[in-house]
Amino acid sequence: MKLYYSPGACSLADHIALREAGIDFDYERVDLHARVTESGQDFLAINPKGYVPALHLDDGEMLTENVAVLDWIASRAPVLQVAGSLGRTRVLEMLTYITTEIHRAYKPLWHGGEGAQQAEARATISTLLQPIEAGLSNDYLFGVAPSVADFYLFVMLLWARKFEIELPDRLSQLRDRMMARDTVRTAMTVEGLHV
Ligand SMILES: N[C@@H](CCC(=O)N[C@@H](CS)C(=O)NCC(=O)O)C(=O)O
Repeated sequence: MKLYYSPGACSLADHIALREAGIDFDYERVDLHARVTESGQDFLAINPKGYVPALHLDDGEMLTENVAVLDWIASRAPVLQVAGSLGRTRVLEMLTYITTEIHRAYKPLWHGGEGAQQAEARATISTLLQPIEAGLSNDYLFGVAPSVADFYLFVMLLWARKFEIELPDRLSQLRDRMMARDTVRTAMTVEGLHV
């Protein structure tokens, strides 16, 4: 199995999830501008969508889209699953909120929007994070152990630091708690990120 990633991109969530799941995997960095992998392969030939994450499974299948990749990883790792009849649905609900609302709201910040657009994006992200913060009653989103949604949220919180978006206390504590995990530190080190 091989994860195609870009340092500090949303694929970091999948990278952490694979480590937390204890799954054996290989990884290869992608230059998203040149659309070339570290070993010189045309990334568009690997994933015609041209973005990460892309997870090449051992049977030859290619998985893309954070929600699908993270749900697949969780399906292989009981330790990452949320208990209860609505457990998986609640995780999917949170993953969907993160990908369609929060992740998307970062676009002007990543893609050099004008000053006003960037200010608006920061305000939007702060507003979107509020319901998550309000619902936090434990160490992680769904209890004392992290779920795949925590890994995706973690990346959004790292981006908040990068783009100087102030976080409410409970979210900055969640980010610090995630940073203290061995899997997270290893994934970030492998990606060449500051830990
Ligand atoms: N719909 C995709 C979007 C993934 C995505 O936006 N990936 C970014 C990195 S965070 C990327 O590869 N961008 C490069 C590009 O779109 O050219 C998903 O949810 O997985």
